[in-house]
Amino acid sequence: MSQPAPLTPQTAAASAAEAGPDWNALRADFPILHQQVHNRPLLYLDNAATTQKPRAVIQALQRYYERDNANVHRGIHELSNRATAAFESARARAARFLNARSPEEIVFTRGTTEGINLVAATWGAQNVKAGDIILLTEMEHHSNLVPWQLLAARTGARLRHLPVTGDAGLLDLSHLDEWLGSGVKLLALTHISNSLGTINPVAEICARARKAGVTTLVDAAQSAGHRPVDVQEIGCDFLALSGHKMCGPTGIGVLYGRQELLETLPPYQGGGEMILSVEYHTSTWKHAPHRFEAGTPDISGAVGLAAAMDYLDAIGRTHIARHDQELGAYAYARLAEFKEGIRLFGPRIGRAGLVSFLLRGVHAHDVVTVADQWGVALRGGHHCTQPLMRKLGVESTARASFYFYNTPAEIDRLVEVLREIQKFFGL
Ligand code: 7TS
Repeated sequence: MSQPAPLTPQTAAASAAEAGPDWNALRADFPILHQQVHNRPLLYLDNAATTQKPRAVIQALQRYYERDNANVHRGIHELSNRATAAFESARARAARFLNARSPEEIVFTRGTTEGINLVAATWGAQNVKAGDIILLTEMEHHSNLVPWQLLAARTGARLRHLPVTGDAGLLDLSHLDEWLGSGVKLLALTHISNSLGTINPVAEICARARKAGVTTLVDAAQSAGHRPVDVQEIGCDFLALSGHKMCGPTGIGVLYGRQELLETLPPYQGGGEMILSVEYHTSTWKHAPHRFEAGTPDISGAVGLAAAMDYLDAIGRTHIARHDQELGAYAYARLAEFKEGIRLFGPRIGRAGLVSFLLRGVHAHDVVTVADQWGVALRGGHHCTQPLMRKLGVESTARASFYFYNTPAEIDRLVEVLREIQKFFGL
């Protein structure tokens, strides 16, 4: 029998236009998936930590370094012009990907963490004073908690957290309008929880914040590669994402900021690239977004991220979103078969493609360690959401997180391995 031809973005687009892509065939685009780990076929279920990279992205990086590599915005030689064009066209690609109004609204960062820190340092310095409230939620990743704690310590602002409803993991929005109306300057929340798989109604929440005159930031680390993310539809002021969680390279991310807002902000870091002119004692800054990009940026990272965006759009993000939710629902249903033997976290329906759980009687780290011996890559721990874990009354959970190249058959295998783990621990 002949092997299916590897899918290119073009062939994927053709099939996606019909009944949706052939998800199994797409696996051929990911060289890393086809290997043995501890003498068993790799089953990679740690996609919330980072996703794997398709050949199209790896080749874009290789092509850039083999043909075009130079520094940007400085030389007037051919390679520098090419590198600058590639970097700026990646910015335009990111703007289209997020449906921003212009490439000027796209700041390249190292990732979500840096994007949020940038807003806390610049917007925060300019807009937040003692007594103001920064509204967060109880399900935030540390990278959407700690930068605001640092800002609060600097300014005397206070933090409040929208509650999460227990194991079902939904945001309790019943007091949202009341809270928004009582001294809140900024609302920063995650689109999808990396620990619970909850998909928050960010468009509705941002609309309510806007009505109250509150600035909004959406953490799209877990959503940008998994579903359509349209900043105009969401109606947020800022949105941060990480390239490596959406088929792109590590070390590159995007901060979207509404242009009128970005233009009013002071610089983030100082250095080359971000200035108009420098004296020994003072300097003037470039316009946004260059004002926020001091030093040599991650040029190849931006090129790789643009290739990742092309790849995802060729498959179709609506298809990816549907598949993602199907995998999440299937995994939740299969794991629920363990009945009393398992504790499942997050919503039963309408969840993203990740499931956090505890096998009763086995520590999460032991589940992950033994699963690894079966070739299964899970993550165990607090998932950088320590306050949420405390609220749930646990130290850690085991987590299986999926991407479009995962299949229901792999989830069946996960279930078999969990049964083996139960046996191993005499349960
Ligand atoms: N926000 C959310 C919701 C995340 O899940 C993560 C990373 C971040 C922010 C930070 O992204 P970074 O690229 O800047 O590090 N989450 C995870 C995870 O769940 N396992 O490893 C990293």
